[in-house]
Amino acid sequence: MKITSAKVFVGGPNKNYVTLKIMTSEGIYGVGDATLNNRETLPAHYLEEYLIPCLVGMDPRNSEDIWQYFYRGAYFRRGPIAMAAFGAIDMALWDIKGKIAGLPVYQLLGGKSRDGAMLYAHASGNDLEDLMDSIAYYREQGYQAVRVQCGIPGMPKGGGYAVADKGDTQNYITNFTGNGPKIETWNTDKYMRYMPDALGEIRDRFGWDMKLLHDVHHRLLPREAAQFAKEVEQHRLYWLEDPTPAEDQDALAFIRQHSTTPLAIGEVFNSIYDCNKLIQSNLIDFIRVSATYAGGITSLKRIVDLAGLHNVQTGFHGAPSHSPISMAAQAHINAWAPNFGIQEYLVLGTTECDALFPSEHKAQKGFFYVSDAPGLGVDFDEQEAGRYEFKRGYHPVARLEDGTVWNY
Ligand code: CS2
Ligand code: MG
Repeated sequence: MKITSAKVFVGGPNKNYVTLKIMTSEGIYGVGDATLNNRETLPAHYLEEYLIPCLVGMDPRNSEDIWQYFYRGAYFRRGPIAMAAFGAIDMALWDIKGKIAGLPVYQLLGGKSRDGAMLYAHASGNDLEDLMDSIAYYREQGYQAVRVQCGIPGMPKGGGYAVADKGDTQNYITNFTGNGPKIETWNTDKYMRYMPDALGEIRDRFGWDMKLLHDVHHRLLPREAAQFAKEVEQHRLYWLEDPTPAEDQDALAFIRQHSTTPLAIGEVFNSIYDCNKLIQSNLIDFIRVSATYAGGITSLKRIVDLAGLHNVQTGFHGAPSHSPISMAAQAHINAWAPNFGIQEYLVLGTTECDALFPSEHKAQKGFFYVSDAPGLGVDFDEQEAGRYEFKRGYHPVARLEDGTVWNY
């Protein structure tokens, strides 16, 4: 069995999904997702110009060897562009492997450890009341776990914060203003004064049964994050996400010394080496990597096993920049992983998206049920893809009130 050709498509409804399709001599094909949010054409070029020419002629069943060949063969290792490209290849090869075996990918990993995988939804609001309505909406839909973000009084409308998350469900393409990405203003003092009590009010309104998650989106300094984590301990968060930028991994040790609030990190990580110290030193509780940015199923499985050794649970990234293909890859790992925690899930639910990526996977009442179709269980409609073209988009850039660039 040989790989005969592969093609890359960039585009989609409101997102520039980067979809790889690998064809084989047996007529079986596999699909993968290389969508690097707001830098989509880069993994697409990497695939087209460097990786696909090497793939043709290879045996698609040797997914481990192919992963090592590209990872080691690049000489310059890691990085989100390369890992997204390797990740797409890897997903497509597992898709092919499953189709050859006539089995869903979760069976190849070791079978199901649970019926449904718990999801968390994103509730957000321009102010706290708006946020309360959004939480109530997801609770009515059956979600047991909700991530909560709201605008901070005194910060410019949307405050560079609630919008950081509202924007996720919308279109980052809109963040381009004509002469650069949209600028959002941030004020740490106002956030630190407001948010802990807001979390308390949410607890009072929705009770202790709801799993409450909050994302700081890398905005705090280590001492501020330690103080924040300590202050919100009484509200018993399910997790506090990205309190500080994770390049400084010692900062997590500092936060840990001051609080037992569970910490979740890793959505910008792209290899097991980014996770290694945090997991081995028990500095985090949830690992947030994704199949797209962290090199596919082969690589994610290794991270999950390392995490399992240290009682760290999974909480994979699931922003809408991940196409239904990588969400399916993660769903198969979620079905199997003994140390599964939770999965982030943003309901795209558009008919356009379903038409582009037909599948039998189901999200129901806050749980994800993986389909039993062979492979990843998600297809890609090339004719539908013809309706879309690439549109450049950016993440907003955050600045403090005096103009200093801050962490978005
Ligand atoms: C966010 C992300 O989902 C999350 O937790 O932090 O949506 C993030 O803003 C985007 O993925 C950036 O591409
Ligand atoms: Mg996040």
